[in-house]
Amino acid sequence: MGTKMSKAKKAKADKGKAAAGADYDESEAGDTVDMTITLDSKFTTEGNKKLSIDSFELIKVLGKGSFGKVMLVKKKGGDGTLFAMKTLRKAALIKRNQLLHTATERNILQNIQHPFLVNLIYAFQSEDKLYMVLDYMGGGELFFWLKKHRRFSEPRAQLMGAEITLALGALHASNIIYRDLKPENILVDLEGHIRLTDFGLSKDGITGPGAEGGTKTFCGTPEYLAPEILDNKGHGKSVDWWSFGTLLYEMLCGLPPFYDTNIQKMYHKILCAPLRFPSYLSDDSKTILRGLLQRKVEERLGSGPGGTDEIKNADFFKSLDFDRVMAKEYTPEFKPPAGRNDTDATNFDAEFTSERAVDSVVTSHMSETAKEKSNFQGFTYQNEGAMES
Ligand code: ISQ
Repeated sequence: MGTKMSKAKKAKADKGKAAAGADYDESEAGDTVDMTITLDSKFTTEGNKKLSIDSFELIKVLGKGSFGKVMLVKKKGGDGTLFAMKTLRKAALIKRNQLLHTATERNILQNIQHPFLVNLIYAFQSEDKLYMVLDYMGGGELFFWLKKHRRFSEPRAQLMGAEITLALGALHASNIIYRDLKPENILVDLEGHIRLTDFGLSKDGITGPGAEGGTKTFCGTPEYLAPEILDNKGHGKSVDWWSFGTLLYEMLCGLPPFYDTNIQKMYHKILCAPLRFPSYLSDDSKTILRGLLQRKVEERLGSGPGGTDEIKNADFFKSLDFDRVMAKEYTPEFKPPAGRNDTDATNFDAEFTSERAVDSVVTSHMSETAKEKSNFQGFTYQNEGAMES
């Protein structure tokens, strides 16, 4: 189970992400910094029972990163539903310039509820930490299953691809570019359906393909980066369709299309190497991949006026009805093992799940002034479906 959510992988991911947080000045813990970020305060727990870590039973640790951890939890006195609780240390976020990313993720999660996105159920905070209570995805990372099974059958890739298409389409419909599509950010539930997670790098406020969205900062995993990002030409929604093409190629063939162990060579290949296919690939697969992995943005599938419909209408998906995909009416070919009971977390790395699940005490070096200011305004949230009377 060594490959699941390993420390090295998370550290690598966090390193890439740190590069994108240019909107805030670097500040060491110990400095007096204004930790207040004003988020939409439409949703607060005012009028409802205030939630805290004590409202939850902490069951297992599912993963750890540089800002905090993810735990499997259950709400005390609730209906027994399992959730994934993401904890983030405020001081670590400030030190690594992640305030904007956290605010972005939290806002996106609050505003979009979708069957193929990891939804935010509650958000609350203590003096030292932010807590996000999210849908629990017991099947773990798609990355793990893709490495384990090497490649997926066409029907399996079709259904997963269709679910991802709907998720990206929903984000784009809200003018959000996901920008970070890769197998590590796709989680699988115990039925085999997927949801996208990790919206920290997403950009909102874009107006359409070609809109720059105000960012030219490198971010993301090189394997999945669109050529226009590498070329620093600015980018719009179409970058997600390129990454989707890379992912679909990897699902069908076992490796990304321009993969190279040498990162420089990989960059070069993404920019100019010809697209090649293994002989077993069907014509419909090759056609959609050629459309998605089109370097000319204006000619890329999904960048025309039809947007997401151009992808949905591809022959690759001809055996699927997208209304039925949305309703989860198709049974996934592969169902991850459930373990002995619901709380087994068998699809997560034993390196984490063997740890005792506790809300650790933060040994903060922040000044009192900074602490006083550390109310992440508007962070707190209760999903309407989860409201208490
Ligand atoms: C949901 N379920 C399992 C693991 C998770 C990790 C991060 C975010 C959400 C999750």
